[in-house]
Amino acid sequence: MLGGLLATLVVSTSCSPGGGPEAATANDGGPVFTGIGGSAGSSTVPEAAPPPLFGHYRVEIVATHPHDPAAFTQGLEWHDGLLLESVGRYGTSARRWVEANTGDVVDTESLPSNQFGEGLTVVGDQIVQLTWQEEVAIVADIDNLEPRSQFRYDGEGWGLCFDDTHLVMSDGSAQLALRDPHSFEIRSTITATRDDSEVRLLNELECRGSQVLANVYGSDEIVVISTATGRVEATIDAHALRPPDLPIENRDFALNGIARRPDTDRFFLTGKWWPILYEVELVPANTDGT
Ligand SMILES: [Ca+2]
Repeated sequence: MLGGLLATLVVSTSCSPGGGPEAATANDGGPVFTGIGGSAGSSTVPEAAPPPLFGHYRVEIVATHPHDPAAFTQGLEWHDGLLLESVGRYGTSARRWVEANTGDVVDTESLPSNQFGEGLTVVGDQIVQLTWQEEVAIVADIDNLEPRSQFRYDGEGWGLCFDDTHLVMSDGSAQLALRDPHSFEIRSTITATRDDSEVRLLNELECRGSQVLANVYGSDEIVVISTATGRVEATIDAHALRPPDLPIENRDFALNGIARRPDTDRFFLTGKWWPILYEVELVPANTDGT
């Protein structure tokens, strides 16, 4: 699944002038967004920016942990020693705190049965969780997971991460929207391309310094995109992680879930209905994954 590294990028710095998802707006159907309290990203001391990733990488497993095989994982993030996980599908969607080593669910909050949970991330003392086609981003309390307010947006929600400046959001296309963390308004959009071709199906995201890691839906490839220039600057071959006995051709069992531990620069990776959570290190590799 690894391709070349040459990439080009289309960058739009305008604020959604008639194209792409619109900025958050009030909506007759639900509460009006009341804003995220506190100072975004101020709850922890910002880490020094990690060096960017360039080239090809493979994953080296350093530990395996149990993962709820009933969790249709749609988003994953590490925060203060716990994993924050978004579970999808109608009727089972939730956001939850999970103890990584045991897989124990420390706390969970269900979504309404008509909402399908997608990517999520921590912003200050709150959580922002996307929904797939409901065009609502839930703003929840980081301590008890309860919903506090919401943003509205147009289009689908897939992946989300916060780079201490912008919320980075995917919608299944090759575009990433960089949104204001307080208003959810689109500040710019980038279109990732590689070898003059768009890299579509960007799904679950993980912000890492000046780059964002993205699952490519239906594959075992993770692309590493510069959020400043948009270029795909590195690729990660994660095919070695697929647990045995899962249907390879069934996209419902896709790799989906990237959470980085800033203290070790290791990653937790899992997938939809996977019984295993992998803790991995990235190792430079050849283009054939060796
Ligand atoms: Ca993530």
